[in-house]
Amino acid sequence: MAAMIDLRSDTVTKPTAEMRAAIAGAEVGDDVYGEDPTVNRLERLSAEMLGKESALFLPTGTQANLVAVMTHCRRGDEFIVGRAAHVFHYEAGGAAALGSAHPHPLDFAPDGTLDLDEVAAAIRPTSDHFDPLLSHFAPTRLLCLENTQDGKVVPLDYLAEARSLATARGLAVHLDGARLFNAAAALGVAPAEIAKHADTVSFCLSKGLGAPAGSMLCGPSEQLHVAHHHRKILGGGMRQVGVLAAAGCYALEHNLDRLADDHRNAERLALGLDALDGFAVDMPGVQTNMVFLRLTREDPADFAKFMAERGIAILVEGPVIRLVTHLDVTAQDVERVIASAEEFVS
Ligand code: TLP
Repeated sequence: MAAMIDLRSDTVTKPTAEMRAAIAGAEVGDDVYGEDPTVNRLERLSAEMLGKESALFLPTGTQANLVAVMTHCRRGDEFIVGRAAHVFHYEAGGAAALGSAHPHPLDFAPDGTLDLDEVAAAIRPTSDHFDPLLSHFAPTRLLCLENTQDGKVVPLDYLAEARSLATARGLAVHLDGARLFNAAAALGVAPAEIAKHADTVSFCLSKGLGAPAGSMLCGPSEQLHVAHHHRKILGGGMRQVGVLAAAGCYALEHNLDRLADDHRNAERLALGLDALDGFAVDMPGVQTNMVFLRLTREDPADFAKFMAERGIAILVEGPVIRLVTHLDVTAQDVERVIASAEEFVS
């Protein structure tokens, strides 16, 4: 029986033997005392790669984003965010439930950007002098962007424009860069070229980079000291966590160049499926390691069942199917997926 092909997410990757060896050999200490040498190395490396002063290691991307929101917003402050953004849609309302911050969601344009006129109009009015009517509004403090957004690369000139709008209106910018390195690989730029357009940037080690857990929050030291306190509040202060940080260091040192393979595999998968009758792939959206598609005749749930019987796991959300390529998906696997899809429609 051929190995299972799991296309549900790039979160499903398993650590390789080499990564496991790095984990086993990790030097550790108590990170709550700041004494874990491997965590300290990972934080230095991450900050350096993103061109930021400091970085903080957190267990998940969800916690990294929540800590960022809590760092920029005080109780009752508002942040502008994409309606389909992970921070708004997939983080269990944590920013409101635990961060006391009020989200102001806007629709993403098809290219994964937020229309900047809409952003400008969404910023609540403020005044230098006392105006009793302004107490109606939650003060807007933060603009939250995502890159990649559903696999789409947000253009650098857009990020620059968004940053200048935010700065001019007194807002901070947080970038959920869970897949920042995919965006950097697709653009052919250093991650710092993307990160420079935001105050704080989070990225995940546990997605395309192949580590079993861990995310980083990068930004100015002053803000990261506040973030460190919020991580503690949320129970994210971990102890001899160098065992996980070692996987993160390994990922940053060995797994960046190969992201291009995932992107090539996603493109081949998209083209192969789009050529089949009954499949409508969002081709302009295929820019990194994600493929979104719909079936024009069949029920996606039937397709998922058919594929599962052939050892292929896919993600279905309503009418939309998401397929993600990663470290554990080979070019041969992609051909097997296309062949099974062809069998389904024939
Ligand atoms: N995304 C997961 C699911 O939660 C949807 C996935 O399979 O794609 N930001 C972005 C843009 C993400 O896609 C994710 C995870 C996160 C943050 C959160 O990361 P974790 O899972 O580490 O909390």
